Amino acid sequence: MVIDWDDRSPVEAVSGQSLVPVIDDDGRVVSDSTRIFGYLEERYPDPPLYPSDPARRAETEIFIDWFNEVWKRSPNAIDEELEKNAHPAAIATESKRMAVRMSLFEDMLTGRNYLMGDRVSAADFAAFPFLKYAALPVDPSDDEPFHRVLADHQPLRKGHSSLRDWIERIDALPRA
Ligand SMILES: N[C@@H](CCC(=O)N[C@@H](CS)C(=O)NCC(=O)O)C(=O)O
Repeated sequence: MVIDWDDRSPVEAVSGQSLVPVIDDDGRVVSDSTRIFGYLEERYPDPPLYPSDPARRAETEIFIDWFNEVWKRSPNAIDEELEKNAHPAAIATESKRMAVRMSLFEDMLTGRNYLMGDRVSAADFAAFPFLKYAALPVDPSDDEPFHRVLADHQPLRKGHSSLRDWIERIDALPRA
């Protein structure tokens, strides 16, 4: 179910909080994307969302934590600045950070199809909903300013072909 950005009542009714994503698996309600990955891994271990090797699993968890706690700060800061129309210099600084990080994702995909290796993992599912705006068109009916920030501040350069291919690869995965 897709939730209207301005009407969180269905999310609140089911989960007692207002943020998405939330899953309701036959009455088992889990919110927060990282907790949802953990729930799915435990309840439906095949196919796995995390590598079985403990070191690779730790790397995957660290990447997701970095993505949520560090990477997301820049688009959120730009979104807030645009709303207040306060500091263009702050927007430029965060925009530069986002542009530089595009090369990090490109480099992570060197010689492998997914962010953490040759198998799709929770890392890909954590990053894709944000990075996809670099290559996929924004739905014309989508007037969510945060999505515009993601489309406007993630420049896909000529050399970012692995990242472009990854976005298309993840987008082509079957959906529930
Ligand atoms: N840590 C949470 C963050 C959830 C979150 O910020 N969700 C955003 C959409 S990606 C949201 O619902 N925002 C609505 C709001 O802030 O009012 C997670 O990873 O699930």
